[in-house]
Amino acid sequence: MTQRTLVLLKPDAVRRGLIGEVIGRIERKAGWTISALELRSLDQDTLEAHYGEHKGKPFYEPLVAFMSSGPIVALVVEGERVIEGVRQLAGPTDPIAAAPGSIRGDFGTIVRENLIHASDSEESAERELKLFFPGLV
Ligand code: RTP
Ligand code: MG
Repeated sequence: MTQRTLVLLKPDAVRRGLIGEVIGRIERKAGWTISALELRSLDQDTLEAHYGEHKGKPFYEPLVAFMSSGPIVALVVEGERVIEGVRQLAGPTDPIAAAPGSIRGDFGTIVRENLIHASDSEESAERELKLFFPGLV
C-alpha cells in the first residue's frame, strides 16, 4: 500500500546538526522517496492547527514554544506503508523508552525534544500534508 506521510525534523534536530543523519535513515529505506522538503519557521497558527489535539494538556504550551524556537525541516515521504514505517524508525515518543537503533532512541534527550514528528494515521497524514504543503497534488 503506497502512502504519503508528513515528517518534521524538530528544532533540536536542526540545532544539533542531525538533519543529514535523520534524513539519511529515511532515504536509505528501500522504496521510499522524498517528494518535498523545506526548511522553515512555524507560526503560531500552523502550530495550533498541527498540535490542536493536545491543546489544554500540560505539555502543550512548552511544546509550542519549543517548536517555534528555531527552524524545522518539513518533508513529504512516499512509499510502501510509510506512515507506520517512519513511526517505527522514530521510535516511541519518550526517548528514554525508545530502543537504540531508533532515531529517538539514539539521539533523543527529553520527551519534548525528541527530534522528529511523523503522521500517526492516514487521516492525520492527509490533514497535516494539506497544512504544511497546500500546493501538493
Ligand atoms: P509527534 O506528534 O511529534 O510525532 O509525536 P508523538 O505522536 O510520538 O507524540 P504525541 O503524543 O502526539 O505528542 C506530541 C509531542 O509533544 C511532546 N510531548 N511532550 N509529557 C510531555 O512532556 C510530552 N508529551 C508529549 C513531544 O514532542 C511529542 O512528540
Ligand atoms: Mg503525535
